[in-house]
Amino acid sequence: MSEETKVTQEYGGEQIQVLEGLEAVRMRPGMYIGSTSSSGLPHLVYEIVDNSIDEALAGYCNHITVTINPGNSITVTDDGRGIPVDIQPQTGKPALEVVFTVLHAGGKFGGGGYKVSGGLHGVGASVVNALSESLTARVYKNGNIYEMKFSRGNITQEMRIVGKTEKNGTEVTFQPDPEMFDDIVYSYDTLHERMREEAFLNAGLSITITDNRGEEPVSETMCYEGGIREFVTFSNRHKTPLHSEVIYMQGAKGDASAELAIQYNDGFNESIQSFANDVRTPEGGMHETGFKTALTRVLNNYGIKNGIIKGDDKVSGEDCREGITVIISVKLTDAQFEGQTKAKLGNAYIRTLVDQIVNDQLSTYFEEHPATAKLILEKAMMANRAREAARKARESIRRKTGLESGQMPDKLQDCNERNPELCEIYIVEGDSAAGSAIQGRDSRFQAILAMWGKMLNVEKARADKIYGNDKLYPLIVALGAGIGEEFDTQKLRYHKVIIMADADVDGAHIRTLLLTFFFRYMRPLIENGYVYSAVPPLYKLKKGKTERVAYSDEERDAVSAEMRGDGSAKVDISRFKGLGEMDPHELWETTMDPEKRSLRRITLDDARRADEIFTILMGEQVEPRKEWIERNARYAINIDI
Ligand code: TSJ
Repeated sequence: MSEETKVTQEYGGEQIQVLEGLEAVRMRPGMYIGSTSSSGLPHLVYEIVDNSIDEALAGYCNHITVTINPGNSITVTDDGRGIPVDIQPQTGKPALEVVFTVLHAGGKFGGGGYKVSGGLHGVGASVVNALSESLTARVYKNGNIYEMKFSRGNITQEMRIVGKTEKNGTEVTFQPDPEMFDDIVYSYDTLHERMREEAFLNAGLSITITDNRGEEPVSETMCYEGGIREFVTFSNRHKTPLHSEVIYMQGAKGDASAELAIQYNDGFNESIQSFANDVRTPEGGMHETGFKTALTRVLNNYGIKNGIIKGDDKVSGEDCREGITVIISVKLTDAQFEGQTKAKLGNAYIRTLVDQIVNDQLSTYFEEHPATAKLILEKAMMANRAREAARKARESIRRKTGLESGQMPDKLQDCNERNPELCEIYIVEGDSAAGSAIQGRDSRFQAILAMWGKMLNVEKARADKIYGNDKLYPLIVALGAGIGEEFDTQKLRYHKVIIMADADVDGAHIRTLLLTFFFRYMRPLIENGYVYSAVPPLYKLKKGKTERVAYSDEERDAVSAEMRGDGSAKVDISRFKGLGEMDPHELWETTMDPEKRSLRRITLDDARRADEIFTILMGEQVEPRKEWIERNARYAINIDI
C-alpha cells in the first residue's frame, strides 16, 4: 500500500489513488480473498456479512438476510444503523463511498467516530466491490433511502436519496465479476453451512439464507438462543451423549472474551472445533492449548480429591478427550493468525484466559454435578487402561512382525527411491487395478499398495484392535510413521499418499474409509497436505485410430466436438467402468504420469466430512443412518452395512 501511495502522490490525484488501491485487488485477487477458484467465491459473501455481524456485535442489529438471486448475484441486508452517509471532513466524501472505494477503510474511517465495534473483522467491502461487475448499496437511515452504485470498483452512480423510509439498515447487492472468477455459480450448501455456523457463534442473531435461483425458493432462518451450546448439540446429533446437559463456560478480560461448550458422547473420538472472531482455526492455537491443559488438570484434581484416582493412575490429556465434543469461541481485537494456512491462533494471553475460565468454572460444575463428573472421569480412566493395553499389543506386534526391522508387507510393491520427498505411494483397491498400476508405474519413485475386501469398522474399533487388523496393518507399516499419538511425519516414507479408487459407489466407500482412518489416526498426514485422490478419466473417445479420454461430462462433450471437427465421422464414446478395466499403459497415461495426471489434494475439511458420513453409516444410531441412505439412495445401494 505505502508504495502505491507514494506513486500516486506524484500524480497528485485522489481519485487515482483510490483506483490504484482497488486495481491492486483486481491484479492479485488471490491475495485478498485466498483464491479465485470456486473456493474463493463464497468469501465475497463472508466479507460483506462480517460487516453486518459487527453491527450485531455492537448491539444494533438482530436480523441478517443473505439471498442468492437468479444469475448468481448476492443480496445481503441487515437491520442495523445503516452505514454512515455523512461527509467525512478529511476526504470530503460520504463515509458510504469511502467504505466501498478505499482499501481497508473499515475501522479507520471517520477518525475513530465510526470505528467498527471491536474491529474484529476484515471489513473487505472495497475488495468485494473491486471484484464485482456491479454493486449497489442502499442505506436506510434518517428517514431516507440512500443509494450508490459501482462497477469493478468505479463509481457509476454517486450517492443520492432515492426514497423515504421508516426503516434502518443496510442492503448490498453485488454480481461477482466473471473476469475475476473461474466459476461464478454459488453453492447454496456452502453458504448455508457457514451462515449456520455464524448463527451458532452469535447467540440470538437471526440469519435467513434464501436461494431464489430455482423454480421454488429454498430458504432457512437460523437463530439459536443457546449459541454454541446448540452448536455442540448439533455436532453430536448423530452420536449418543454421555450426559444430557451441555456444559457451558464463559469469561472475559479487557477486550477479549472466550466461551466454551462441552458434551461427551459414548464414542472414542475427539472433536474440538475452535474459532477466533468467528473464523475457524482448524490447526488450533492458544485457545485450544489453554483448554486442553486446564481440562486435564481439572479432571485429575477432581479424581484425586474425591478418591477416584489413587496412586499414579493419573489420566493423560488424550484420555480426557476421548469422546469429547467441544466448541471454543474467542473474540479479541488483535487476533494473530499463524501457520502456513493462517489457521492457528497465536495470542498467548488467550491461553491464560481460557485456562482460567475452564479451571474455575469446570471445577465448580463438577462439584455441583458429581454424577456427570464421575461419568466423564471413569471414561477417561477407561481410555487410560485401553491405551496401556494398546501399547502392550503394539509392542508384541513389533516383536512378532518386525515393524522395527524395516520389513515391508507383501502387498507393497515398493519404489527404488529412498528420499520420502520424491516418493509416492498409490493405494489401490482391487487385484486387477493393482496389477495394471504395478506394470504401468514408474518404479523409480512410485510404490503400489494393493488393498481389498471390506475394511474394518474403524468407528467401533479401538486402537488396540486396529493394530491387529490385517487390512490396515500393511498400510501402517508401508507408510512407516506409526499411528495415533505416536504418529511421526519425520518417519513417513512417502510425501504423496495417493488414493486411487474408481469413480463409483465402491470407490467412494473406500475413499471414505481411508480418509476417516487418516483423519482419526494419522491426522498430520492430512494437515501437511500429503494425501491426494487420483483423478481417473470417466470416458474414452475413439475416432478411427485416434483415442482420447475425458474426466468430466463437459470435457467429454468438448473433446467429442473437437474430434468431430468439420467432418462428420462418428466419435465412439464409452464409459470407463473402472480402473481395473484399463491396461497398464492407459492407466499410466491418464492417471499416474506426473506430467499429465491431475491429483486432488485432500483437505482437513474433506476428511472431516468423510468422518461424518462414516459415523452415520457405521454408528450405533439407526435413525440418522436410515435418513442418510434414503437421501442418498441412488448412491448407497451397494454400501454394505
Ligand atoms: F460491507 C459493507 F460495508 F458493504 C456492509 C456494511 C454491508 C452490509 C450488508 C452491512 C454493513 C453495515 C455497516 N451494517 N451496519 C453497518 N454499520 C455501520 O457501518 C455503522 C453505523 C453507525 C455507526 C455510528 O457510529 O453511528 C458506525 C458504524 C460502523
